[in-house]
Amino acid sequence: MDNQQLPSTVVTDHYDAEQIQVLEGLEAVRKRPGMYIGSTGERGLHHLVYEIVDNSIDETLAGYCTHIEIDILPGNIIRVTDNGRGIPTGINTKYNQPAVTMVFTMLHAGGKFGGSGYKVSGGLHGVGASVVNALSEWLEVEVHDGERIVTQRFEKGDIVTDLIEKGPCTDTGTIVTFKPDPAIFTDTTEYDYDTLLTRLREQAFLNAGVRITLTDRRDEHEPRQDLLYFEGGIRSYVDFIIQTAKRESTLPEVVYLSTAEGDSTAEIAFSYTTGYDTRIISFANNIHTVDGGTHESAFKTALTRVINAYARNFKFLKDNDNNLKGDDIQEGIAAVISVKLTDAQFESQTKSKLGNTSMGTLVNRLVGEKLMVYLEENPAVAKIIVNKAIAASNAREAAQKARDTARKSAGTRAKMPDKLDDCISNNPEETEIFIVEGDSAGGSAVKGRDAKTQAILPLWGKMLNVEKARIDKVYSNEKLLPVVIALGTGIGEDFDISKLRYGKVFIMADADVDGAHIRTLLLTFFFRYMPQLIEEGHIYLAMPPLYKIFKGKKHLYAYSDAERDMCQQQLGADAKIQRYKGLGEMDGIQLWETTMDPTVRLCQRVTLADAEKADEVFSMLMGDEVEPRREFIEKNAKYVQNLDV
Ligand code: TTJ
Repeated sequence: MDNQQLPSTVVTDHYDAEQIQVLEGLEAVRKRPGMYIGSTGERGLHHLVYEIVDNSIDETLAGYCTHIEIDILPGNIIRVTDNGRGIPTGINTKYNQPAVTMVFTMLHAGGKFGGSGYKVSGGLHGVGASVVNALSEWLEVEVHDGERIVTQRFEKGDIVTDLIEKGPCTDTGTIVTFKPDPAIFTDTTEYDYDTLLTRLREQAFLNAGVRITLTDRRDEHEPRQDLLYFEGGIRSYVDFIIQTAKRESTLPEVVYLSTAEGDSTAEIAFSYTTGYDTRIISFANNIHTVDGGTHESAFKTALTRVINAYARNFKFLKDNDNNLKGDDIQEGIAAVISVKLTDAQFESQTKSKLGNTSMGTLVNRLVGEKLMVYLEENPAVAKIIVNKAIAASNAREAAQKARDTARKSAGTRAKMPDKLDDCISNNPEETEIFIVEGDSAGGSAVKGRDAKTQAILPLWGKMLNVEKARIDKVYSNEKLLPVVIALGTGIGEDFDISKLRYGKVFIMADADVDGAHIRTLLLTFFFRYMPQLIEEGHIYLAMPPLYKIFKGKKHLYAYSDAERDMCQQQLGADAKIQRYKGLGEMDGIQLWETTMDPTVRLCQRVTLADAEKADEVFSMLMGDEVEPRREFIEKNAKYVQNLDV
């Protein structure tokens, strides 16, 4: 593991009152606030806080500030307190004013725009404390410089008191308190705690070790507080992303890589999950580059290159295997990329795409050199990453084949599968299809059904040995194609719900482990390739009974052990109990009256959450190694069955 810490940002020794540059007056800001903070809506209102906090973060990066407190006070007044060196209070000889006064009254005043002082800072978005001051009904700054406390007050950007000395002190730091001007923020001046929390948490991740405290004091009786402190920095961020996505990491540790060159730094942390989504977020100078840019693209290409090189080198890929695609390698990844540089260039309409080519080069080199070394030193991690990518690649190729076949068959006006016993009606408002496990159960279902509205499709005469079935085999032609053709909608990009031939799709399988497998498999398939079917509530699980309890001519069906006991009480202790081992044991009439008759049957409509869970189980089941899978199946047989309880 690469434990190298980022060097703290270098600060030159000459950042003082003399270095402040002046570019423009403040009237412009109140005239056209949108130009400076994007909007005067909720976003702009919150932006004011970030503008002020950014200054304290800069002081943290410089290595002089360890704690930043943000308080929301009654009346939606914001107070930001840090324990940095304090804004300089000395007189700038050129302007004959205290530097701190200039920071709040002159647009773009501050070291960061002068090109010295802080080498790396918020940059583009850091329009500065003066903008916040201009847009505040009032603002007060208090500086502790280790000897004395000084304060100054402003209203709508104008000075209303000179810098006043309030007394002695021994600590250092800066306190800024402001009330956003309701004349500017006409929509709302109400701060949203969670919005601030999310953004401040992000900053705490990006600046490992800084302590940020957010406190809501608007309700004096019930303050709410969060301490945001992450020793692991962006490593912790990756863990957080995985946790909030309710996923599990498949790697034993988060991979962390970092490098520095001149004034620039780059760090990357990533891990993998059992999921199929890709979560890559990137930052430049602590600004979220929503549209990515050079750093993010370089990460993706370099990752693809390195993983392929490793997979070839260590024979995960045979000579005639295709290279793994970027998408396959990114499936299930959670990654955070953070670069810091002087004069960051932002592109795109929203100015949230990094343009500096130097960052592409730096990230490319970082991944190219250090990731390869890391993989060679951590073969167990490498194996998990490569195998996941290979599984993704196989699934993608198989799905493509299935799609091609489905498309071809759609072109020839859908010849229905031989095994389908269709219903008479072709009105999806009333039609139902039962996808039944096994031929014998299929036979009973055909006998028992209402032929007008109910179609039967038996699958897999004898269920394929699921333990050996690979995802690619399952998706390939003859296995699931009959389902696709019978439903009529096509899959993936071709999916068209208006072509659905049955309004209700029932999965009818035994209440045993094999049945659970088939449910899991079909749900996974629907989830991945026809999610709309689930979203719109077309998929159901049929629920056959577990027991028949009978005495003389009376019989009852029970769907659980508790129900069985109740039935037995009802019929008397000498009632006989038959346990159904499979659907095949029921004849047509029994199947109709227990499972298919719309007026009495039990069934469960499948939700997206059910399907997602099935999808997770499935990927575990479809892993490479047989032994853990068998273990899992044995241990979880009950759980898998419970999917439909
Ligand atoms: C700059 O270098 C000399 C010593 O002071 C450094 C400085 O300006 N530090 C600083 C500024 N720490 N915190 C701030 C700051 C804090 C808040 C809350 C608001 C503003 C505008 C600046």
